[in-house]
Amino acid sequence: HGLSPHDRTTPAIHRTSPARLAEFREQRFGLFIHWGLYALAARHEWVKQRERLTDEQYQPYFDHFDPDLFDPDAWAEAAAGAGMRYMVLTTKHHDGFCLWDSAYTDYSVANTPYGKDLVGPIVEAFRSRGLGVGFYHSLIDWHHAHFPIDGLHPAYAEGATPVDRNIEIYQSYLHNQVEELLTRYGRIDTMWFDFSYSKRVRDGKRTPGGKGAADWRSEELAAMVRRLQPDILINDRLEIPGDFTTPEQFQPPAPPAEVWEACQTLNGSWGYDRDNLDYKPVDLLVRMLVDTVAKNGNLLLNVGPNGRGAFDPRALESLRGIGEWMRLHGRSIYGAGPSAYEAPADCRYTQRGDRLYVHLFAWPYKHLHLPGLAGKVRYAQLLNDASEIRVLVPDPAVDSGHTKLGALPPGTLTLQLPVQRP
Ligand code: FUL
Repeated sequence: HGLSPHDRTTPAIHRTSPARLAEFREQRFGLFIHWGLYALAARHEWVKQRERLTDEQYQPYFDHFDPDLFDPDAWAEAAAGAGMRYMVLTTKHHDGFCLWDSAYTDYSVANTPYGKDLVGPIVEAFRSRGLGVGFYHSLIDWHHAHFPIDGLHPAYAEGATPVDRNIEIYQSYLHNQVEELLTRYGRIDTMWFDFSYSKRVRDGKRTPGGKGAADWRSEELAAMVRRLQPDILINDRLEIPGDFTTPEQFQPPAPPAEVWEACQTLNGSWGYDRDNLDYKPVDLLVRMLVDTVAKNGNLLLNVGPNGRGAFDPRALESLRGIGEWMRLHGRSIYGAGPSAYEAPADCRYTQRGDRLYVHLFAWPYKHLHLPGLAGKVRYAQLLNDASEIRVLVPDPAVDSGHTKLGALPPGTLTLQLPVQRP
């Protein structure tokens, strides 16, 4: 119900299986993990570019990378406790640092004081809790000598011209590393590439067809990914059509037709950002999740672990808060999607089968009128405690076509209503 038909106009090679898509939509909520050398700088994952740091100036973070508190089980526990069903890990971010012992570079965790693979233990911890596993992999690499755009160049500016480098060397590096990642760690559910030169967003979507597709040999890369992991989801940042789109730090105003996943930060930064106290309150995060599911999307919510390998207490607090809500309201999220009924102002509807969930984002006053539902609601209850909400006899003069509910307590409410299908 409410799922839009999968767009089949683009080549099958870039498309995952319907079963994997259905699984993804059932999961609805995941953890994004941005972790790398920038965690030691502790002032945003773009610090190298933003502050125009040379490789030499960035080197201390490599020399001191030694996360002694790293405990992937605690990470997986925190994600599962928040009600998340999958995670996506930065295997390599734009700074080029690899969290696994890659055969193709020395610029990896293997040569830091920590000295061993991080990807395997993280994959293992999440898998063993039944959570899905995805890899974020940056197409941009500020460290690689043959990355076609200079590390200090504003590469992401519209129309930036690659400097004269041997792009083929970088292409092989990129393809080889992706192959490595997809052959070493068992089944991987999602490949989350990031990003191409053109970040232009039109109608909430990145426009494909920029020069990125040629520079990354995207068609070939996607074909290899699909060959190695037939059921994997590939996102839309290779500048060719992918399995899902990735609105970043915004909620699409209307439900997009395609499969989509919003990614959001807790405090505006993806990497650990010590002095950034701008945390979104838990009720806002919950509303983001609800709004996403009401529009048939998934939410990938980010935590940036610190240089010792721990989640910040404030991030843990946010995850715990969401988890409390999810324990009582998860039924309105997992496998739920949009409703064909139109929600009243300040409400979102999510629906699963004949259960309609009414999420109240604002206090509606004494009665709540649900348009188009006259005679279709037999019973109404609060989801958190199953307490009955009275379905009132409508006054035909003012309530025609509506269902009228009465005497709602204050607070953020989700109502559960068995309804007839429209
Ligand atoms: C962006 C990146 O530049 C950010 O650092 C972050 O990884 C975000 C999810 O994608 O495009």
